[in-house]
Amino acid sequence: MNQKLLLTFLFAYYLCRMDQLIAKIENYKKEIAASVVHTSDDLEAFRIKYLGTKGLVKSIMSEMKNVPADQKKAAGQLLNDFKILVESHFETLSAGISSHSQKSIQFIDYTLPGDTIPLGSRHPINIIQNKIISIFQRLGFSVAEGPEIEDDWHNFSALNLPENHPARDMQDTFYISQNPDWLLRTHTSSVQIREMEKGILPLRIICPGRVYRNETISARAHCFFHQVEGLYIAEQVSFADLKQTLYFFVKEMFGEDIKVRFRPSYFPFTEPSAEMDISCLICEGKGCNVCKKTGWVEILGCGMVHPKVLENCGIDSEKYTGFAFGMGIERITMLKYQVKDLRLFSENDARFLQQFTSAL
Ligand code: 2NL
Repeated sequence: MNQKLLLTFLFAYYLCRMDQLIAKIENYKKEIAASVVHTSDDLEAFRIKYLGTKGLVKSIMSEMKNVPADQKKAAGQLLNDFKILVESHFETLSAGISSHSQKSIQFIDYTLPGDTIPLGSRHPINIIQNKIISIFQRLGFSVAEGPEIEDDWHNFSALNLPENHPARDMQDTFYISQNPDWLLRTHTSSVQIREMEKGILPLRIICPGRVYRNETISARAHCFFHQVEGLYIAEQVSFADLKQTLYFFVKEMFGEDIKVRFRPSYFPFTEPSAEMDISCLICEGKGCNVCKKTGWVEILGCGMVHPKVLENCGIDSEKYTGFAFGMGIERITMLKYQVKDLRLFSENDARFLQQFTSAL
């Protein structure tokens, strides 16, 4: 073998050693990048394996002696970079352990304040609805619920709104396309009809819930909103009972100083009918935009249940009388919290929703 050939072989051999070293380091890098530590014990195992006195970094460093003199500089650089990489990875893992692992007791600073857990808040409509419910519960009313998809009878006909009755035009209704008899309830009166049909008297209920109307959405109108309706049926229930019940409600809801007035009105399901106004909370009766400069705001409709409605539900209208009332929860919530746009209640903007507390 001539000298030239020998040199070529030797060179190839040295190159091969360098390649092996590079490949080895690349493999270790992958292994290190993939290593996960959960506890301080895991971290210590990592340190011993890679950085300990008999660790991998030390052992790979010892391979320097096999590298030919002319390659030593490059190999030295390579090994040194690798060592720095392992050390820095160790630092990263150790930082992760000290802030997250419950088991790495020696890394926890017990004087640090705890993580705050973000809490949700009640929806303002829900807060006011609960308050209305609890006031009437103190007067002996219990809560009744019913379906949001109703039939024509429970939503209209039983309430003295027979087909083609002009009063039906008062409410724009969403009908279910598969069946013209089905609709989305336009008020929770339908729940009260269902309760009266059960025939258990006397009856003293409030019916909170979502209702639907085919309205163009604006600051003052929405296609769905919430209502509480109330119904009291017994022997000798009078309009005076209705007034006293509602007086109690508004004083509990808005405070002792609130002023109240009743105005005659018309609903097909009550006779006589009235609407109740309260003195404007915003301007205290002086006159503002909310009360349209009148000093009064309407909050509910009410009346004595029409005898036809009682009879429709199988109740003897000679023996029993009753009162009923209905109010929009959004309206009361807007007055209580001074919310100017109805759309805010259904947009679910956390910046709006987080402002409300149940302590009102
Ligand atoms: C309003 C008016 C009202 C009723 C609802 C009612 C229910 C039955 C029988 C008779 Cl089952 N009446 N409910 C009565 C008068 C008025 O609501 O303006 N609501 C927002």
